[in-house]
Amino acid sequence: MINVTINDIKLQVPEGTTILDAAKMVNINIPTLCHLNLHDIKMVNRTASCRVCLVEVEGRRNLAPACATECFDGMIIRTNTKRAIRARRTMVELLLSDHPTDCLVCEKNGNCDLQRIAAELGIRKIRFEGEQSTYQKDSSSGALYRNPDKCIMCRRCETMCNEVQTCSVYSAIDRGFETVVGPAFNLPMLDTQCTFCGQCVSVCPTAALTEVSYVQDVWNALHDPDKYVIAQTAPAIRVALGEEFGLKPGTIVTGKMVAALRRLGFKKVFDTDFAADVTIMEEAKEFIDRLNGKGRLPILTSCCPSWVKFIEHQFPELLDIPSTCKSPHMMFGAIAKTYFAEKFNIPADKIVVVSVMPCIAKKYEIQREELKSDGVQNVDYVITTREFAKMIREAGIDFTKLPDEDFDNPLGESTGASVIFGTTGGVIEAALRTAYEWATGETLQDVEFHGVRGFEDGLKEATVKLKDMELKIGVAHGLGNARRLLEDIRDGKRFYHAIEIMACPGGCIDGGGQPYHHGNLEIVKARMNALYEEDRRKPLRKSHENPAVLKMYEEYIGEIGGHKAHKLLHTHYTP
Ligand code: HC0
Ligand code: SF4
Repeated sequence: MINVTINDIKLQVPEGTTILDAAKMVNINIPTLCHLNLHDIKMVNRTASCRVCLVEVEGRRNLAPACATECFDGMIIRTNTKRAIRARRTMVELLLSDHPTDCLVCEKNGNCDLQRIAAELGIRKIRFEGEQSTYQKDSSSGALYRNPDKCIMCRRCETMCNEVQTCSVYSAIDRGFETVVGPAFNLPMLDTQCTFCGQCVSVCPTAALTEVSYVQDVWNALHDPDKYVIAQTAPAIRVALGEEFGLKPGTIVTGKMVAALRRLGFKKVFDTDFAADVTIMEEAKEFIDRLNGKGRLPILTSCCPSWVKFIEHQFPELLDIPSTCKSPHMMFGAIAKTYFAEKFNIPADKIVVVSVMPCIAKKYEIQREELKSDGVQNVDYVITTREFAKMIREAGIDFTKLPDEDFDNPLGESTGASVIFGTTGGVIEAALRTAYEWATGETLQDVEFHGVRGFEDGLKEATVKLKDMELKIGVAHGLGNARRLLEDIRDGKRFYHAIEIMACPGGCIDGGGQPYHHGNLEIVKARMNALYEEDRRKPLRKSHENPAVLKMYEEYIGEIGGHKAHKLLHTHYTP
């Protein structure tokens, strides 16, 4: 331990501690725009590029960037001298001199770190007006929106994409005043290896990276008397949406979420969880078939569209191992426009399916050719949790005062197994609950598989006893972890019977469309705990016990894994 003094407060810190971290220990917040330490997922952006965290160190002539300067024994630091504050303000003023000033209409208005810090520093005018760099905007993917005019070169997106997700989409391009962070040759994002996981969006401090918004399209559909607009909500929405309205992270708002969708004008409010139960029916069947020699092992869960795009780009030689199941929300779309339409006598071409998702990649997924039926999208629009919250505010709905309402039936009924899809380890746990009972013919007494749970380990392994067989299960979250796992499988270094991969660290609870957590991963953990809580509260906790799902098979689909099931619920992959 070494002794330091910050603003006359004496403290001891471990060697190697930065001034920024030491200051935090004594509740002194030094502002920074580029620094980000997401310790749990091993992401540290320490580029020291914004220089907003400048402080004075006694005995040194130059101001020091607190994020990149390690403490030494006897160090005396002052964070709030006239010189430090003036320098900090000048750095922000310089950033503002090359930044659009359209805050009032900016997507990130109220959520932008640059805006917040400029306000905190009391900046009231743009002191250095002059030329501004402008670039091509990009919404080629229909999922991720890039507005490089708003890039402040903090490089957080680059670190996230390159080091955590290992997709290496971004680097600094061009030179001098024109320098900006973007894909090589400034290609449209659709032509890069981007998976649209949206993790770069989650860490962008400004609106340089956001989602492509479909809010207006959804309003238009809702106001069109010829349309029958229905909503489905992903498992992870109900444990995060409350944050947008000031509720504590981890508050379960399922009933209010349903009520809000009804008040927005959706004719039916359904649950993606219903389709997650259907996914388990199909996937568990496929798993057991493969265990019996029909197909290759391991089987990989296929519900994360970002992860699907990743394996298509990065491991084309492994494309016979993902399950052929569509993702639950795509299954839902197919079911809504066939089974639901026929059962309730609604013309399929009038039905507009809106998915409320924690995910940006789902916006890309719905456009994939192999997921269309006769050229028609199964899901029409995807809006993120954030976009949904905007619609609620726009409609003047006081969210926290809403009553709790139930989903509509039949596509609103779900089990605890489907709820946990939204967290890392949840899909495989749900599949195990069903596969175990189908394979052994025995009732599973304890449905909780704790070996596949948890946030901290990016790669998890568990062994599950299935009669006389030891099933080896692998779970990866975050694409860098997925890459390590797949490389080992490809090279024959590891063997598993079944694997779950989710592109976002933590799974959908930390999807790229969730409320911004500004680097506080405790929020993500609270969402995870809430999903497990919701699972415990459910009277039914195994997908194959969902009565509405069983009825649909009986009335419409027929055999699990049969011809109709394949037509509606399965897909293929494209290298
Ligand atoms: Fe997920 Fe899903 S669990 S991907 O993480 O499988 O987005 O929440 O909706 O489709 O169900 C996201 C979340 C979903 C799907 C489900 C899966
Ligand atoms: Fe990289 Fe994901 Fe961002 Fe694409 S969306 S650039 S893969 S972090």
